[in-house]
Amino acid sequence: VAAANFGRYTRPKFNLVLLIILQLSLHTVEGVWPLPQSFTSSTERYPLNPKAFYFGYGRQSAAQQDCSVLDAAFKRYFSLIFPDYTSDNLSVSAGQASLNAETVWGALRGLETFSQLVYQDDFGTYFVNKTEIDDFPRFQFRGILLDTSRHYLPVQAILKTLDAMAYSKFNVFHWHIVDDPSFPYQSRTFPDLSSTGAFHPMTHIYTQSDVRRVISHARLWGIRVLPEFDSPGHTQSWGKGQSDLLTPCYRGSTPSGTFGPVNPVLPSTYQFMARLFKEVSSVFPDSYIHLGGDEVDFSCWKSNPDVRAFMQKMGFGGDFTKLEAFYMEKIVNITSALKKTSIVWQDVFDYHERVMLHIWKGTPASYKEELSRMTKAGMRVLLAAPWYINHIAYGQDWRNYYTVQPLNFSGTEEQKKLVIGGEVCMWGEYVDATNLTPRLWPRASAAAERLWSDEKQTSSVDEAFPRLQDFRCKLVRRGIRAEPLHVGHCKHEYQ
Ligand code: CP6
Repeated sequence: VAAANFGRYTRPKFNLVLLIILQLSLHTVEGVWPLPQSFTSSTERYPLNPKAFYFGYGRQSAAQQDCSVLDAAFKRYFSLIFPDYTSDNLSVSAGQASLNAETVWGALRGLETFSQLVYQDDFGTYFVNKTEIDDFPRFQFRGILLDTSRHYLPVQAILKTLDAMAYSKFNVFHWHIVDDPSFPYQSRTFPDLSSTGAFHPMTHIYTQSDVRRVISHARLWGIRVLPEFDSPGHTQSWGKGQSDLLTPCYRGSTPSGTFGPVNPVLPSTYQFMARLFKEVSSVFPDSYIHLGGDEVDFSCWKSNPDVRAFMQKMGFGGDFTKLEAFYMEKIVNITSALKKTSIVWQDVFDYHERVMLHIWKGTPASYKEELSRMTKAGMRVLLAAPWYINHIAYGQDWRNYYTVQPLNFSGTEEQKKLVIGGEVCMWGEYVDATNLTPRLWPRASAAAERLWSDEKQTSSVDEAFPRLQDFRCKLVRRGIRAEPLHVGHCKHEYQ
């Protein structure tokens, strides 16, 4: 079964049909978040007996027992559906629900939907209403960025976030793993990067086995792991373990002792990057890789006589964006040779066709302009600008995330198809494992519905409000410390 790709002009790969004809209201499909694309439901309800309930493979199914992804999902969803199942339950069940999906990943989404349809009455009996759902995602890329450099996030916190991502049908974990403050990735090729660049060489690192755990856990939830090794800016921590990698800054004619972005003029820089990305592309199996390229401060490059001489030699004049583009081109060539598709932040907008751009800057008006301009140049784009969820404000800011219209920019139909999806960014300057979960959820879920569901059917924020409150209670019931949207209570409060 192929993973849904983010290819040009491809429609969402999976179409799933969830048919529930069980001896079986917000117990209806309105209780499913994000809202399915099309559905019919009724008030006819069927009791479910956990003792007699099991998941099985259809006769015609290409996936059969020992499909590791689905076997694991059946176990997980059994306990999510019957959270307090311990002993006898007298109701008897008959009948069946069927789930058809083109891929195992689609089947995972359908299981999530089914799990959200099941509810308990005041006596604890489980029910599901008669429902028919036909569902698929509006956008192929529905991501969350976590930043593990500003603060270290323990592996457990990452795994728990992956669980919660699947509950909102997110499918990409963008791992902004290293940055200026720390380099927690333990490289096989360059172990000094983390032994000197991490906050702590033993306790605040991601070992190879940690990374494998994250990737395999993500896979079981149908989530791709997109690693980011951001350069040439945001690399202060890299300099500790790799001498001569960063540009020495000058005060007048003498080195000041401080360092700037990666040094783009030395051949040794590219030899290092080729070896690092060779490792990274074998450790992270996804076909996409994020190369960063954002917020490069040119002042140090400007101060350095070797850099200035190189600019002269290359005919770049005084235009340091050309030097930055030269550097990024080299890095993109390295990762292309490794058969990876590169994603870069929008700052470097020069490699038509070859890279996917990640829009992060701007006001509502300006990101629309950027979408228009970049898709006009034929570039595929991901939208992050309206979903900077690390920002917090008093009140219901989820409404701003919900009302984003990703395709409401001026452009042709062909241009709109170049919007591959979007991403919620949780930058880590003020976030660690203590506040990650309540800051992410349920606010990220507002973006999730925008990325999954039909825009017309989900145009009302006021109608979304009780549904999102209900979904937030489901998260709490599943042990996710999702913050409240406004006044109210959950039947099962956080323990
Ligand atoms: N870190 C990195 C950051 C940001 C970016 N890159 C960032 C910039 C502005 C805001 C939030 C985050 N912290 N590496 C920009 C993509 Cl408002």
